[in-house]
Amino acid sequence: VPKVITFGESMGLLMSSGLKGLEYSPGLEMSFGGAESNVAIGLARLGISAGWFGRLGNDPVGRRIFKAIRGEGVDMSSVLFADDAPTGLMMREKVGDRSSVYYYRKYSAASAMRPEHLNEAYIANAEILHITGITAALSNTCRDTVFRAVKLAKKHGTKVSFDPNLRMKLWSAEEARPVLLALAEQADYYLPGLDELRLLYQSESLDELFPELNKLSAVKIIKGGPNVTYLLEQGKLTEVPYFQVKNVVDSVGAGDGFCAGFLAGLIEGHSNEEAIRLGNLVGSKVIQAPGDWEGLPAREEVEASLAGRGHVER
Ligand code: KDG
Repeated sequence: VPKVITFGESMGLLMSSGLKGLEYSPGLEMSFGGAESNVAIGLARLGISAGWFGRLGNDPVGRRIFKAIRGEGVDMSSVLFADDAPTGLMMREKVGDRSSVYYYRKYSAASAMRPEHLNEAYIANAEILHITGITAALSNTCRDTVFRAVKLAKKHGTKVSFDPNLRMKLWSAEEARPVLLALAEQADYYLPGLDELRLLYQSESLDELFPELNKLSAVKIIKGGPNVTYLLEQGKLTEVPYFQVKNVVDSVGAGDGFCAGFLAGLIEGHSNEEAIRLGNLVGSKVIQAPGDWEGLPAREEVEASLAGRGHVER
């Protein structure tokens, strides 16, 4: 039984390479993305047993995603295949320093997920259920599924980790706010980004944000600070510095990498601060490679970096 489980939508990902962008690029690179499967892959690479589930279309893209995630060692025993809807797609381009994402996921197999699709025993037997706000944004039934999953986790003593992952192309801040704040209230670990908090709470200054966050019982981990991740726990604020990165290749997936490292640290029994350090390290690796999850480090790579050794294979 996997110790950490997560669920959501994973999609085929088409990326233009070079500077031509999607409009003129003759070839596209194909991979896949999905915040929650990125986290599951990150955990598996760190040697933590992880499970992902979701609804994929019974089509080549869905089967490709299934095999790839399973190939990373993630438990896929609760994945569902749908015959009535396709696997979603997304496209990405980077032109100059502008990165854009385009979604083709309305009416996808995942967007039709319903609470009855949940496997209660699977949630009950995990130590941590990781959810993101993306799933809640996909449709009304997906939102109900997320709330139901949280309820089941609470019923069985499974801890809930929640990354709001606000995606403005899926809903507006006004639509997202009540849903994400309701999930934050129920989480044991709340992992928002600083920019997301500013949108959710409509406030610019940290001094205004922290009293709001202190009202939540969750351990708060705030990603994307100025060179630090913040830990806010029982009113106490701790700053955990980033690992320096010389060359940022692709910043997408950094937050998911962070979550994977952090949750791995928790499962291994580290302090919250140590777990955040591991999260920072994993995030720093992801942004040094193109793709949403490809740069997630294996355990040995992490150990080498923590020991201050470069990782040289001969
Ligand atoms: O977190 C990175 C993601 O944005 C990505 O892999 C795809 O889940 C995704 C989304 O909805 O954007």
